[in-house]
Amino acid sequence: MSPTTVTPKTTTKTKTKVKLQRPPLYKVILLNDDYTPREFVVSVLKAVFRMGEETASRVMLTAHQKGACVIAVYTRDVAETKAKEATELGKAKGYPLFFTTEKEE
Ligand code: TYC
Repeated sequence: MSPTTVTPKTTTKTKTKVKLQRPPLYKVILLNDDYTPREFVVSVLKAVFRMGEETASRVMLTAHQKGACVIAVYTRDVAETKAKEATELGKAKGYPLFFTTEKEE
């Protein structure tokens, strides 16, 4: 038998690094008005944004005094759904309570 030459096989692997983008975040903003009762604002903050009594009261007072207050940050879908839900709770009672959303930079 004659000696055989073994050529090692080389392989090239290409690795593609996929950069995952984080989804942009949206702020939910509570706007002040002159008509919605304070207790009602607090109850909406507790129900829709899962705040405790103290946090909800503090957030309501900030909006009341400053005109607006950023209350939470979510992905776009969640922010828009919650803002709409909360605004509609006020609307159902005839209050002008308003929640809006804004993209976070
Ligand atoms: N300004 C309202 C009042 O005096 C209470 C209120 C607070 C309404 C915050 C909206 O986002 C708001 N009855």
